[in-house]
Amino acid sequence: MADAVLVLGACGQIGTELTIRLRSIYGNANVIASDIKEGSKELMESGPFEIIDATDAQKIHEIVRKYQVKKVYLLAAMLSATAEKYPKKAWHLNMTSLSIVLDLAKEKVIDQIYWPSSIAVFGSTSPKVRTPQSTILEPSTVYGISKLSGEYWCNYFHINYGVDVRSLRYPGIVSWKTQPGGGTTDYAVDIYLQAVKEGKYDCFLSEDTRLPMMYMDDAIDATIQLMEAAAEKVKIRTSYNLSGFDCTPKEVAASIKKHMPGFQINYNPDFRQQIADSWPNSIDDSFARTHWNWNHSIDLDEMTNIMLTNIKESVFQL
Ligand code: AKB
Repeated sequence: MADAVLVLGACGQIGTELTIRLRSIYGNANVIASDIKEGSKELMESGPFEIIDATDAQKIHEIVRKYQVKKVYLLAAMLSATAEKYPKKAWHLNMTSLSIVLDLAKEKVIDQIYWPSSIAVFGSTSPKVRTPQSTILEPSTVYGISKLSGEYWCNYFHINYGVDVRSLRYPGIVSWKTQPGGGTTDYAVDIYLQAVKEGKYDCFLSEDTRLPMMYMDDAIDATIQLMEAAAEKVKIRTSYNLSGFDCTPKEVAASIKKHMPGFQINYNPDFRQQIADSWPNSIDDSFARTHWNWNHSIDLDEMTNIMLTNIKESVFQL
């Protein structure tokens, strides 16, 4: 039997698809999904599920013992836009959950941790174009501060206690199966849903706001590739820069118009504009590419094709 894997935050946008993929690799019974609420039918029916609040150390310990968990993927987090509304709550969730799993690995109860960081670790003083791995890191959001602090906790536990913790700085992730919640890059998902449902979209970022993005399948591939890489190849133990492509809302709209010429878009920037303006336009992820052979495979137009096809199918099934 393979070592059991626990996914904390399995019902969110990334957690849902990551759990399904992990189950296809390690066997359904070996991947325990968990969240504070139940998730999609596919997730709930394909393997074990436990209700866990990711800040509850006792419950996490109990489930880790129950299933003899050896790897934890910690996806539970409050994202940038919601975190600005509830800074203390965001700090509590994002940092306490990480501290619990780092301690489990320090005590050798578990062997490996995956924890996502984000492009939010960068701030307006970082270089905007092809932002390098190592540069000025002065985040202005509480989410960014929590991710930057978390990166250095991971590095500290790796250096001082030999903890095998691995991390990626995700760009905006686009997918159609599960909605993202509370992020600044979420427009890049909403735009496709609204295009299919309404034929128009009211965008909360300005038309020329360029941000790094990635289609979900690439994000899942990168995550699993990093976790499966030989330890000596994983030379960065804060978090790796990771990139697919970069685009503006206007470019996403133009890509949609190739399929739906009548699609209309309006721009009404809100408080999320300021967050987006503090983030990179594009990311230099050459360390991920050279250290463990990362290569993205899906670009904007291909993603548009996948998104529109799948959303249309699911809308027609309703
Ligand atoms: C967000 O917008 O908050 C996230 C992220 C870039 O980490 N999608």
